[in-house]
Amino acid sequence: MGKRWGKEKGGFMVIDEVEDIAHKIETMEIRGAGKIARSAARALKIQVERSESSDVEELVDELEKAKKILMDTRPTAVSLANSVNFVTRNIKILAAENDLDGLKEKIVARAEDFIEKSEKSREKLGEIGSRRISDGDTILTHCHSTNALAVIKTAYEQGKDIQVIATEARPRQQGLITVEELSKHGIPITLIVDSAVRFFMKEVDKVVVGADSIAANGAVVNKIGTSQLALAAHEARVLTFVAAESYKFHPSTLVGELVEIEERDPGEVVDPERFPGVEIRNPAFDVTPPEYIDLIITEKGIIPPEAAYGVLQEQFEMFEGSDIF
Ligand code: RUB
Repeated sequence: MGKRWGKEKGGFMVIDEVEDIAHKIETMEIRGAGKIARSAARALKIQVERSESSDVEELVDELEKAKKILMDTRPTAVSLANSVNFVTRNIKILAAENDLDGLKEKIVARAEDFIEKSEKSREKLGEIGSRRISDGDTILTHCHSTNALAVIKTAYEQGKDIQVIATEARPRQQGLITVEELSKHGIPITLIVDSAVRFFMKEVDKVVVGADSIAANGAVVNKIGTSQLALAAHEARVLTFVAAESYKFHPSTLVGELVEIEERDPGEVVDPERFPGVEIRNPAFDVTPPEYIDLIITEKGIIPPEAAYGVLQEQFEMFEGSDIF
């Protein structure tokens, strides 16, 4: 990724490492909604710490540009937007009230605060969610979600005798990361292809997945295929749990906006040159309606999907002064 702004072009400097983090998010070297959010906060911190700006206005401009580069990487995980909006909220007011060092200090503190709270939230929701896992459960999970795995690992560490079935998650096969991580942890795990979900559902006690975005009506946006899992689970009367920190709730769905679903390069599915003239589609996420979700596990507690609106309302303060509303 080439540098998009430079002093030599009369613009402001976005630090190379920030561009590098954005590139890694775009190419999925950094992936998973939580990790993306923490990396974006870390990028803004780096931008401020290494900035050569000579005044407050210049720093604000740099931050706006760094923010745009980060936000343009992947559209679906609202954790990314929530992270950068949290760090840069009320920036103009902050800039008017502080000198350059004061502003830098405040932005760095916010970024560190976000990262720390994000890590703690995962631990906390792992603990809360683990209480819903019973001894002897077989759990089906999809893709690789650090939050779903926090629930599973915590339950296992409590001595519960559990087993996991993990889907492959075509086309990028993040399911293999799940398999690697859980087997290192000593948790019995079976790998299946995505299309085998309904075949195995009779062996499953609970479905546990993560989320990239949760809408105000409780619909959950997560890795493509999640809605199939939830539908098959619903049919078989198997419970579906979603494990997600409260910053995965999507503020603009409160005002009726839809979550943008990322469509990635068809080359991830198959070499398009093999099928000239054939359209190949590669949506990376899908929407599971609230009717197919039994519980959402957050760091603040467990809620039914219908209570998503309330979680978002509580967040107003967090995003006040950001450009969401
Ligand atoms: C990852 C994915 C994960 C959520 C939640 O998609 O859909 O289930 O991001 O992850 P991708 P976490 O691999 O395309 O980023 O619980 O770790 O935040």
